[in-house]
Amino acid sequence: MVRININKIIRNDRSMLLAYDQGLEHGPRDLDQRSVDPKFIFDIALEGMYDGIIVQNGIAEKYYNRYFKDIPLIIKLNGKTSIPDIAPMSRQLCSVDRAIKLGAVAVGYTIYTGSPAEPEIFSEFSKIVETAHDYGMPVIAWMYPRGPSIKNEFDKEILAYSARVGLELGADILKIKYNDDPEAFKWIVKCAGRAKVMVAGGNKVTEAEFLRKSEEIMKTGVVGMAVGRNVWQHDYPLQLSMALRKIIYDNATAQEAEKFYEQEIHKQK
Ligand code: FBP
Repeated sequence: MVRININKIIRNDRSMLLAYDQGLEHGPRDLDQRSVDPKFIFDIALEGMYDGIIVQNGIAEKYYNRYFKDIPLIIKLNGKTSIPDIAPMSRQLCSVDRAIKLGAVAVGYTIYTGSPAEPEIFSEFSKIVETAHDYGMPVIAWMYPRGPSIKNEFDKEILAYSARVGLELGADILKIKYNDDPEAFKWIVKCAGRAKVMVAGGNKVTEAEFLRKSEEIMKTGVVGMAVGRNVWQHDYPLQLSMALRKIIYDNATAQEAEKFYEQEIHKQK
């Protein structure tokens, strides 16, 4: 019987995670004078009361120590840059054991469903699931359909298939990009079965748009959001995090969350 300790990052079936692996995935084009410093992001995670921070092992090793007691750590085990033009494949770079030594309570891995490298990806991921589950540790799978066979990575059929793959391969939480179609997304969440679904933040948009989308997403049956750029590229990342928290945890509407955000900004000035 496998018992997975998911409660460290999901509380009352809700979760809000801060993703900060973009420095590897996209490079410094995503970063500015503030967000280039990992300490800035760890402080947002702490003060914004995130249920976990997602980083690569190199960042964890150099910056996580003083946050050890306060922020649950999720180590992204694979990663790649956006430089080489090769078949989508992101190799494992950190072991589950190493992640545990660094203080992780969960591990993450990107699966490129539909990639020509799918056999290697599935096999690598399955070994990670086995090891992590032996420790009772949850595994988060970034389910990103990609490669020459994928004409549209936001297609509802392909996203639903991808969600199902995550469940079949043993992931506990699936991180999926939102396709702006709430009805279709409900089906995608259903296909994920007992694997919990979280949505990625995406490119930065206005706070009104971000909160509107977050409210829409939360109504599709997901447990929460794992956001990055929309929060830490924002001028007021803490206030925006608090507003997002209202939507995720208190079922606030986007309008209520935006009002709250504006009041918090006003206090700040
Ligand atoms: P954002 O919330 O900033 O979109 O981050 C989500 C994320 O999954 C990151 O964890 C990752 O670095 C990035 O997106 C990868 O996105 P892509 O493969 O589309 O470049």
